[in-house]
Amino acid sequence: MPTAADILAQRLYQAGCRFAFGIPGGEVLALMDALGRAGIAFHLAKHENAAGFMAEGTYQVTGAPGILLATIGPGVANAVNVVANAEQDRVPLILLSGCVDPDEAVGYTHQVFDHTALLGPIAKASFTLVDGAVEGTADKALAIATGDRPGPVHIDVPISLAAKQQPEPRAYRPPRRGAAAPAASADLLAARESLAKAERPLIIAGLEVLTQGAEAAVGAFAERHHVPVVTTYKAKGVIAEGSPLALGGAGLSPLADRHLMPLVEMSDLIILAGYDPIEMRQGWCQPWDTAETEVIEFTAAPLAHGVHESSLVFAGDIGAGLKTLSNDVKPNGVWSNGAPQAAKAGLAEAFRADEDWGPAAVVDQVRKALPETGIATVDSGAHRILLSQVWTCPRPRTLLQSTGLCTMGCALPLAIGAKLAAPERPVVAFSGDAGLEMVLGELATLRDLKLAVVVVVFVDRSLALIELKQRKSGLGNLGVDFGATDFVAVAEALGGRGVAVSDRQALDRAVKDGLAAETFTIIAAEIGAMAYDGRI
Ligand SMILES: Cc1ncc(C[n+]2csc(CCOP(=O)(O)OP(=O)(O)O)c2C)c(N)n1
Repeated sequence: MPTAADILAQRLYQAGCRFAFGIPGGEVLALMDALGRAGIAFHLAKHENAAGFMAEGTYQVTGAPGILLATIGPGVANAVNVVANAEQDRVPLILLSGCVDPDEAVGYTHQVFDHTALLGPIAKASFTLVDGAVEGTADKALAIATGDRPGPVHIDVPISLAAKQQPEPRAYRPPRRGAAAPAASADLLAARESLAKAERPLIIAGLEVLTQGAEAAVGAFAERHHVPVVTTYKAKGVIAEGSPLALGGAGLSPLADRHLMPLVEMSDLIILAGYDPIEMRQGWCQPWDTAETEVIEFTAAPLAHGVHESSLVFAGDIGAGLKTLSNDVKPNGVWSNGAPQAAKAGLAEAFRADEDWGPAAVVDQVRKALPETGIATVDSGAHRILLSQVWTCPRPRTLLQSTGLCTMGCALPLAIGAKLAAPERPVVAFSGDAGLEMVLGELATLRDLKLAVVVVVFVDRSLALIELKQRKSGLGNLGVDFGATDFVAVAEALGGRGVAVSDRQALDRAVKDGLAAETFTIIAAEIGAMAYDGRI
């Protein structure tokens, strides 16, 4: 007969999970063992937070939920940041942890605190596994984690229950979701009329397009009706960024907003496609007035965020919704003033990448060296804002980053998970020097997993994004600068390759060598101080 841990692990396997990451403690040994028996490979990380991002990396590549295994107490406490990230970045993350048995908890205190209370505000749900109801809990956890707005779900597994035999479970049969297009209605007819009449329509596409797999529908709609598309950073590549209709990613750059906001203001019809404003900063709060602009929203489920208003909301299948809206509507001649093309040209000029050397040259040169099948990840900081404007995505899910929580220390572990799940694809992680120093230990994880990930670090010995804000606010320089790290020596000490570069040719060679190497490579790109001034 299977144990409770076996049933849980088998359920996760049946849901497509093949990877788990974490750090075991005595309280999760039976669970870790069961994961292996079920066909889910466990990988040891150096910190639970990074392990959670490795799990996300596998999700972004495979579509199956990520699994993080953490032990009681400190293990769960270390996972808090990545659970918050999974909530804000809409990542289906299953956090499995060990806990003492309820009867033991009455008279035992070592490492014991209420995991559920800690995770309550950030997890979508938190369960304690119950004897006799294991598969029911697993099925619920999976349904919640992968539901309309994916997110983290926590399952606490009491130590003795993990190893306790259970009756054979029911078969795992999650329901298939039928495509729910908007029904024929007066609202739909009104929306079609708005589209037919629109002279300056604009699509803003967000991450729900990815979670629903509606990229092709967005592209087809935009092409048919000649509608320009702005995406969030997460949705970059929903339409190939080489297309004349693609206006790139938005959300964190006031400089980019200077070119995009006039278009938003000029639009007479804004179509929101899976647009979740959790990725956007203040510039995108109340950016339109629905008394003046028609805003038609297609969303998985209605959002109550208060960040902007919509005139009409269709909740359900975003792709089917766009197709239904398009039906019988003849494409118009739109944007006769050429404003979208002017905005695209303005953005290209604002984020020029033809400098001899500097942060934009680094991004440009690596983009040229990385094949289109490649995956890039990027950390949080000034480098990420510049990169997200300069980097072009030929397809979605090829630039992974934390855009809801915007946490530092995500790029390296995201790259580890992505490379593990897709070893045939080249993977490059970009990070600021402070962000990389937060997760240096995971280079040892890269070494142990023998993954040829290339890590490009922008070396300026500064928390550049914060230093810039501090200086602009007229505050004195404090707590933002730090000493020089020899990243080449660090790479070599941890079993990888290290190269320091300060020109395009050396960078090009280092990326190509790194992608062909047997182990990881750190490329330390010296960009000098204050390299982002006036550029993000
Ligand atoms: C975990 C975490 N701590 C602090 C911050 C605030 N923060 C945002 S960007 C940044 C600076 C990052 O510096 P670095 O990694 O060197 O990148 P740069 O800004 O220099 O490109 C900081 C401290 C954060 N986003 N996440």
